[in-house]
Amino acid sequence: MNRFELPGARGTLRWQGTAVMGIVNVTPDSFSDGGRHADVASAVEHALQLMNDGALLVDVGGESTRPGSDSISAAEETARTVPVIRALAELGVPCSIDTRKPEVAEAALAAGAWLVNDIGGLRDPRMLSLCAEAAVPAVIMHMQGEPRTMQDDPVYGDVVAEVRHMLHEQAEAAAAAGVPGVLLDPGIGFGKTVQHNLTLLLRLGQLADLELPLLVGVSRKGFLKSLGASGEPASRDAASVAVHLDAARRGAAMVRVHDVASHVQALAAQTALLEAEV
Ligand code: HH2
Repeated sequence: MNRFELPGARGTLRWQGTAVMGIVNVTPDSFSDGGRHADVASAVEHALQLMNDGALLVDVGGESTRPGSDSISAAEETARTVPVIRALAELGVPCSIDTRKPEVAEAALAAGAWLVNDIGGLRDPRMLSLCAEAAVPAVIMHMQGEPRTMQDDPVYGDVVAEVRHMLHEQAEAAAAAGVPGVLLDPGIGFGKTVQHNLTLLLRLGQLADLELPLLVGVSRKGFLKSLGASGEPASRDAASVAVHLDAARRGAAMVRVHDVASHVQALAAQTALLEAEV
């Protein structure tokens, strides 16, 4: 089983196989669990539950990035996320800040975030220097366009080659700037058609060969409807598990999920099964 290490100023994240990142949305409007953890106490309680369920860390986000969503101000996003991050840091819970705004990332790092999850892929040079100066690792995610319009008409020549190229370039920029570690994420659903998402998932091995840990997140996304998971987002956990198990077999080092307990159990069962085979 592959071993991974993400060093950072707050501590080093270490795991083997496929780790689970638990999603904590502090938003009134997230597509998947909008409004359920919008106050600090319930967000912290939810995060502790996810850690108890076996998450390696939790990802705290204050802005919904579902297709068509409008951006909110940095001040509002900071006000939503920073108190939660501060409380988690005081409790020793490793957490990432899910943001593409440098102002929010800066405040979250000052409050004790371990990792920056940048759906903007560190393309903003201020994000690069913030992570380097704070000596924290980052998630580099691929996105074509902006959340408000990204699903209007995404076009690629070769989606795997283009995503691979962007992730590779940004990983090199991060290393050159002194960011201590990165996770690479193809950004399922971010400026991609169903076919683009499927192609990326089925050819994940071509991203895994960049030899940096890969993060995959399909949890409860609309894309799962094309795989038969119709119904409300919260009813798509079984399909999320199925796709994430496949991603794990193809080399994903981490999956970003809402239902941590089911994923931890399914990943452990898959590992035991694969080990029993040899
Ligand atoms: N997806 C969402 C948000 N952040 N970060 C990474 N690295 N990868 C992802 O695939 C990813 C992400 C989706 O955002 P949102 O619509 O706010 O919903 P939720 O946070 O419940 O997944």
